[in-house]
Amino acid sequence: MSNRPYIVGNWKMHGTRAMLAEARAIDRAAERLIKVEVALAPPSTLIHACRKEANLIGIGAQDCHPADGGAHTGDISAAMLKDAGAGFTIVGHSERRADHGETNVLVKQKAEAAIEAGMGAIVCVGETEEDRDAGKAEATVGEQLKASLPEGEAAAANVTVAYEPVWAIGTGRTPTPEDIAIMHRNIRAQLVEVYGEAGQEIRILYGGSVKPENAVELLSADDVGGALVGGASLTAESFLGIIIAAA
Ligand code: G2H
Repeated sequence: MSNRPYIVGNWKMHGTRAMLAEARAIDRAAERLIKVEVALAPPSTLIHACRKEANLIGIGAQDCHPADGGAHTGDISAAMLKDAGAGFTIVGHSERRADHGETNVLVKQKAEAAIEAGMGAIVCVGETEEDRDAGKAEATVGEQLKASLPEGEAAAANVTVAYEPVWAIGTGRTPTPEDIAIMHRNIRAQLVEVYGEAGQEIRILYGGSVKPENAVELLSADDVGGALVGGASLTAESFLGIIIAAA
């Protein structure tokens, strides 16, 4: 596993070409931040332009269709995203699971399609508040992971896991570093069960209300390999605050 923290900005459904200036500014600063691996996942409409504007950071997508191509109006295949300049894609974000009814099975197919197309896949998992209150947080994440992780020869080398408790997303609330450490320990054990020793090398990111002010604390939790950042990745200033905290 790379020792460098991996900080990924998820722009979600934000951004027109006016936001390319933010990508450019992040890229320029990332040049000086060799201790951190930085990437952005802009909306699909900006992938190509971001790739051209930003040479140093990774550029990825937020989702992909599991099929190579075909009659799927409005969808985009992994190969198309790669062709546009994406080096990875997020799959199974809780907003897609909620807004589009995405199942673990579909998330797994998407992750496998991304890897087959030559990209990395960031598989998102996380419990709801009800799950946590019912003492089922670990069981829920375990089930999601079991059914969403990609299979295949190239899977372990190209998958990243993002633990994003649903109740912490965009709410300003975060788990304690101890809670994160417990979850990441379980995720790690499961990765080793599925992929063997290669599972030790897979990065596990934390996501959910990461900001410059809490990044040091959240990233210091055991076995946190980086962060998936939503709202605070929308301006270069706040995203760089997190990157600097990770360095
Ligand atoms: C969780 C995260 C980014 P935010 O969705 O994936 O968003 O940082 O806004 O909570």
